[in-house]
Amino acid sequence: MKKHPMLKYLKEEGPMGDRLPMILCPGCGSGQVLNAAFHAIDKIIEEDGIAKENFVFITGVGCSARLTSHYLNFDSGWTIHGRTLPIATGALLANPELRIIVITGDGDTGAIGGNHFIHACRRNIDLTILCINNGLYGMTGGQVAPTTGIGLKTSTTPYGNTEESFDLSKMAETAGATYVARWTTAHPRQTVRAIMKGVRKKGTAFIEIMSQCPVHWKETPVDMLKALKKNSVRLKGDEAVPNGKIPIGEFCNIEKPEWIESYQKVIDQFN
Ligand SMILES: Cc1ncc(C[n+]2csc(CCOP(=O)(O)OP(=O)(O)O)c2C)c(N)n1
Ligand code: SF4
Ligand SMILES: [Mg+2]
Repeated sequence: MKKHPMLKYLKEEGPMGDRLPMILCPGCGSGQVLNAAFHAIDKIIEEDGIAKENFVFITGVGCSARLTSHYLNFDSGWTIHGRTLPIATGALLANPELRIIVITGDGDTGAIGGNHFIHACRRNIDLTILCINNGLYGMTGGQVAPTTGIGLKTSTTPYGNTEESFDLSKMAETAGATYVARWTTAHPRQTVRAIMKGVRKKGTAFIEIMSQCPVHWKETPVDMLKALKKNSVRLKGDEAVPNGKIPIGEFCNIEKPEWIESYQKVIDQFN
């Protein structure tokens, strides 16, 4: 049987023996995001001649964060909930040649790690952040997150969420990231292209991928994917977001000094 071309990027053995099946529930969107990341890296290795050894994955804690040292045939760090970005920054300071891919969840980024998130974007640190936004805390039982839509029922909001939610992409752009895009798991090709652009961007690239958690949203993966496709919209100019729709596309792609390079210039004055 022909092997999946991306299997080369998975370890021969995972925590439960054979690398597949992964620990993720069947139909979870996180596996699709990992597949997109592998395709993007594969192309960059081929087209830009960057060695595989230069790619490092850093994750925090959450379902999304399981996409790391357990399975990946890359150097990687499975770190602390919410602290992915400081740890990724430390790794990059130690070796600025690295291409660091951070895989994080909406809770990891927008709740416990919110402050690290805005300051990484403000500093414009050369990281590619893939934020898997399933609209809740998947790993711990489907609790409400800062990204949960208003009125939605979760395990901790059985009568409907009463809080306004964060727009993580808007936050990244406002805080200073140089590449920001949002796609969904129903947009695999666009996601691959966005990840490639993010990795090639010298600065903070934030790519938000709206994803399905069929277990806690209690829907089938197929219905959730159809809904992601149907409910996402590409806006033109200042067009208002139609009610209930998710804006998708590339929101920001600019050039400005990257912090580790700027910091190195200060150090170089004394060498
Ligand atoms: C310091 C700390 N606080 C809380 C937790 C419990 N915890 C683990 S994962 C998680 C939420 C994960 O949600 P998200 O980042 O959206 O990832 P998902 O599981 O949805 O992919 C929480 C609160 C923890 N592990 N560490
Ligand atoms: S609980 Fe949800 S987010 Fe977590 S692995 Fe299962 S489907 Fe994916
Ligand atoms: Mg989540």
